[in-house]
Amino acid sequence: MKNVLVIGSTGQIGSELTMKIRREIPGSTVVAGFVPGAEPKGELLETGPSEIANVCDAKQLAAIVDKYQIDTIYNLAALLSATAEKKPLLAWDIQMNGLLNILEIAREKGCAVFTPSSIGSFGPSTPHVNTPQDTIQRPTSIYGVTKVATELLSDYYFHKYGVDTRSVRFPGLISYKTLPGGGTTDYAVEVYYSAVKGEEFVCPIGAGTYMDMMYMPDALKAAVDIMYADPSRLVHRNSFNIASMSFEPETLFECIRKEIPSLKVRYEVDPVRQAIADSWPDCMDDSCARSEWDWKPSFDMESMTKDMILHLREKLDLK
Ligand code: AKB
Repeated sequence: MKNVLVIGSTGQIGSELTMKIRREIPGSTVVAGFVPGAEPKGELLETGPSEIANVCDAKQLAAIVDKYQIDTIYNLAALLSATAEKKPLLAWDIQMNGLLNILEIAREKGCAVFTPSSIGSFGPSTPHVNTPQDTIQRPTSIYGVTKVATELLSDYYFHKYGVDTRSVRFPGLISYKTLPGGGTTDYAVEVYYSAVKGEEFVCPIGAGTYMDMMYMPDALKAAVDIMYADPSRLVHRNSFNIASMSFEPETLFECIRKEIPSLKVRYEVDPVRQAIADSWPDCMDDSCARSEWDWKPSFDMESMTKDMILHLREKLDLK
């Protein structure tokens, strides 16, 4: 990874991943790709080049790859699960037509490609507890349909054309820097904001609904480590289950109350998000990632909660 293009660089993952690679990989040039209306600001803008990179514009992407001699593309452009249900055609366009543009450019120009998959690639008929790496994937959301197709198309380009495609299935990602938007797991970020501000949190996901979650530093580490993994050890490519914690809303609220006892929560279950959550795994088995490229998370719910609260109080200037 020397010259990297991060598509979707101003999103929840992209904003932090771009900065991590710029900081930690010496000699790297990381181009922050964005779409008009989501321009990079602050350190993202100031610490390296940025370019308009719309996944649906193949010519524009190819020109960026040529201009910066890009060798690795992080394709993070996507509508999250609940938004995708509202705009399924747009989700298809970004997630499928966009992916095809990127894979074709990668094939022609020899780039490696990371396109994340998700717990959303599973469905109601998937075993929900210790979901295996290789199992039934019949998702019922359009987001899930595009994620399974992403996995298959990425593997196809690897086997047929030798494109170095690799990926992980992200759980719900929790971070204090950039908010997610339109996801089913967003509640697990939003509750921290309510807690530090002293506001009541209205939870759209019902008590007892388990989902895999992960703190952003672990997710970023996975996104980088998988691209550096020794290819001769990889039995799988698209995509690896990765896991660090699984909880239901009440368990998270109790954990936050150890730091902020006054947290108040009311449930107003959103049927769209709840149906999606019910179709997803409770917890994934990530033993293949552990054995094929030494995946190991650092944060559990307690350490994440302490870190989230500390940084959110700083960010929001709430001591
Ligand atoms: C979502 O909730 O849509 C995402 C995901 C788990 O892929 N956070």
